[in-house]
Amino acid sequence: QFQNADKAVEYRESVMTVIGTHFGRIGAVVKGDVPYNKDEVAKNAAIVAMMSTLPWQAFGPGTEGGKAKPEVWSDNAKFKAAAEKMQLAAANLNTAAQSGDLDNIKKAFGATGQACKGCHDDFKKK
Ligand code: ASC
Repeated sequence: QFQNADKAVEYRESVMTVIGTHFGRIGAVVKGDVPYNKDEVAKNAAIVAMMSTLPWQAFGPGTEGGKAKPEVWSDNAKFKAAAEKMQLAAANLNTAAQSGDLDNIKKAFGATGQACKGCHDDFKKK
């Protein structure tokens, strides 16, 4: 699917960069640095939810490298569970964002950030 391990690393890092960019834009609203605009948050959350499905295909066998810890491959069931949790959290954030309830958005944003952080703590090198 990827020509080589470097291409897989490049792909997953690119996807994570886009996720982080759009998640961060929601974060600015949640923190109160940017005024809440329903359409903007809804657009950003839809991008995060869609992109959340993509990185995992680029952690296949033989694609060790980048900032991924060896545990991605040696404890793959746990990694997959963390990936599922993140996708579910992103889908919930998108649901809240489309409905336009800022309190729910804040809660779902927090849960999604915890899912990002939990997986990074266990599976991403500093
Ligand atoms: C971000 C980002 C992450 C997560 C994480 C949440 O915006 O780039 O990796 O949020 O820091 O705790």
